[in-house]
Amino acid sequence: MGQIKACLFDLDGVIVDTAKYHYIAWKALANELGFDFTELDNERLKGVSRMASLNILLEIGGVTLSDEEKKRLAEKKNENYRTYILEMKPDEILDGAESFLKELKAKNIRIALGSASKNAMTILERLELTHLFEAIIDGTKVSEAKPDPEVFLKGADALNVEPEECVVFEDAEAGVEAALAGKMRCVGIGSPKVLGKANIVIDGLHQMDYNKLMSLQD
Ligand code: B16
Ligand code: MG
Repeated sequence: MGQIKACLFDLDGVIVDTAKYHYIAWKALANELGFDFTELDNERLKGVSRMASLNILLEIGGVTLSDEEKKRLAEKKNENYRTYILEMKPDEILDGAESFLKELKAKNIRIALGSASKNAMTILERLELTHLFEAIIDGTKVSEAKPDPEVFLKGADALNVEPEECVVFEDAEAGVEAALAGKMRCVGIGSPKVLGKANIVIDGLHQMDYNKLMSLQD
């Protein structure tokens, strides 16, 4: 593995908890379709693209729909979801995330976003974090979903660094797999049981700093 020159961050579950808003919006849709959707069900949607999320939701409800109808419902859910994210404030940034990003910047470590969300730009704007990211690779810029490494490889490319020089921060198992498939180091955020393939697993970015990052180089 090379020298660490860049950090690539997933958004939901790493920088901010948007899963709670996704949950409200998916639950509303499920209820309209006549079935319930629990918080446990919502766990299955973390890190998963919008259309793949809808397919999981419909499978839970035992509902079959045409592609056209699915497209309409995905858009409807997104409109509802956006009413929540448009109200987000910087105080929703997860503990330790902003200070770690600033520390990295001060140490000249390059920073990019690698998220499945097509709403990532809006969310970063609301959190007033856009300026800290040199590159933003989101759901509008990739064709393959995690665990495919595309989103992170594009991030490395945009920063002009090698994959071996990157560390990915991820809260979803598919995201950890994507980082490793891209030959990058990975810090898992969440449960070691779920993210065991990552190089280390922490509870959140409040447990991370530059020295700990550099210890991954050894
Ligand atoms: P959107 P991440 C993911 O964000 C979320 O974890 C996942 O629940 C969501 O379905 C996906 O973004 C797509 O989001 O509907 O906004 O395009 O974890 O990859 O930052
Ligand atoms: Mg995530």
